[in-house]
Amino acid sequence: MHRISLMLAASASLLVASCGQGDVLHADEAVVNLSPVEGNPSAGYMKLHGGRVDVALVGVTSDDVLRMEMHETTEKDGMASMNMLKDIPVPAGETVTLEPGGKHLMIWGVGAGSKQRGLLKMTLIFSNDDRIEIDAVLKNPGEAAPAKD
Ligand SMILES: [Cu+2]
Repeated sequence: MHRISLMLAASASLLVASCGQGDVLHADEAVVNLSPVEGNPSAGYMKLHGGRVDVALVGVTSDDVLRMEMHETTEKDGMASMNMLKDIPVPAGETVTLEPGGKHLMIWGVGAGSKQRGLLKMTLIFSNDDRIEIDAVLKNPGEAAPAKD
């Protein structure tokens, strides 16, 4: 009994500590796993942290890609498939994770300059017209990273 309450207290303080930017809409932990096959899309992941009001991510752009789409992987009868998303809701105060097997970005044609820098600059556009510029870390195939999209 005593041990359980100690554990709960520890995890509660972890939650508070990880919430550095309080109730400001922001994104972090952005990575792009570059496709091992030339011409195939790369997959982008990140965490979206909601602000004071409910918003939705309605678009993602970058000067240095051919095309970028928001997708969701779903599994039905053991078959995984991807749907294009028009938006990704980010409720106030909640964290939405773009991750392998779930919501993700599909990115075609990442430019050589970004690959050299190891970073892809992208702009997240939200339904309340907030624009957030982030640098996603580019990971080459085989580097330690989420394995599939
Ligand atoms: Cu996809």
